[in-house]
Amino acid sequence: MAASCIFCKIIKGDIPSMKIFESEKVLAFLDINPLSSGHALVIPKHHGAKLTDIPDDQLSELLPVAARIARAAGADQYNILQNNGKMAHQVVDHVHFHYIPKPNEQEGLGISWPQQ
Ligand code: IU
Repeated sequence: MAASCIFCKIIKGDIPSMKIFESEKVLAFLDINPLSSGHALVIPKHHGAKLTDIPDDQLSELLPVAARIARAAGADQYNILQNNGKMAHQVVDHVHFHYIPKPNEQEGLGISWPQQ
């Protein structure tokens, strides 16, 4: 945990979030400023700014969660993105994978995440 890190505060529950998945090592929640309906973030509970700062045992749990979210959302097309450093457009210095569904123009996504 890093005292000044906003995502660590979300993990601790000091800042509220729309959680969609939580395990011992991973948290996923809806992005506060979504690029599309259902835009979610998957983060390790271990604090680290960049991918290279995260222990393997935490890293290996992140992509399976992103895939579970993608399956549950049911969007046929989506981005999984992960930025490292300011030049790579990283704003929050706690590792996070973005899940960004691409809505079907005809049908929309109709995503409804379970509340916790
Ligand atoms: P980036 O990869 O560091 O650029 O993305 C940071 C994301 O974190 C961005 O999409 C924000 O909307 C999102 N976010 C959030 O969901 N909750 C917050 O309290 C803050 C940022 I600060």
